[in-house]
Amino acid sequence: MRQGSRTLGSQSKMKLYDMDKAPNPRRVRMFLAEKGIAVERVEIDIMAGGNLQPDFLAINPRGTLPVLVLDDGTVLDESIAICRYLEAVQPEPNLFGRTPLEIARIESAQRHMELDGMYAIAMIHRNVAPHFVTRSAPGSAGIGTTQIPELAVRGEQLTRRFFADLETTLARQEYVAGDRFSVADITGYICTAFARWVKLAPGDDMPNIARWRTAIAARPSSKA
Ligand SMILES: N[C@@H](CCC(=O)N[C@@H](CS)C(=O)NCC(=O)O)C(=O)O
Repeated sequence: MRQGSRTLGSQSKMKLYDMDKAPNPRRVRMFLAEKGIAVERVEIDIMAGGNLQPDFLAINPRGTLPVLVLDDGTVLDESIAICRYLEAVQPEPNLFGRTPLEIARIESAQRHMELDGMYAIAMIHRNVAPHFVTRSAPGSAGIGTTQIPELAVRGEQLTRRFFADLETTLARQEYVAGDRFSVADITGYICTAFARWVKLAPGDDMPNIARWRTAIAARPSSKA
């Protein structure tokens, strides 16, 4: 472990507001599992409207999951911000890069997985799923964002391109950001599971994605 780093003690009272089936909270659970950090989980059921209840909105007015509440009550409300915090307090195993170049490569790959993958898939799901008929934009509780069918069409175009690009990347290297597992693989792996919700999961015509998925599925964190 690097000098000056701290680890999270078992006395930590951090709480993760989570939903078992939701993709973004799962990113944080996988990250925690890779780090070997245990936190108390509070299950919030989005489908039952638990994220729109006053007690949860008092914690996160955007009404989104995941949320990590620190020992002193500080609220962190974005998956990658939560992961960065955890990496800073417990640097090993390293998941965000070590050298300036590796940090940049992982950041770039992570953004591609999130912006080109997660958001494109969410764009489809949120614009077709009956549950989100008046809340098609994540975090739009309170203002109302109606579904726009054309956005689902755009989401499908972007998702198809995302998987084609991912296949090309994984044909030339083992992991999304290079030759080792990183936070970008967590986001990418969860994209492949999330894409099943909209029936666009990559198939046998993408053998490099299949090989990489199998490798990640073998990691204990994939069960988180
Ligand atoms: N960029 C956010 C996205 C969070 C997000 O969209 N979470 C979804 C669950 S996967 C959510 O809370 N949806 C509930 C809603 O928008 O009503 C993050 O990564 O934390």
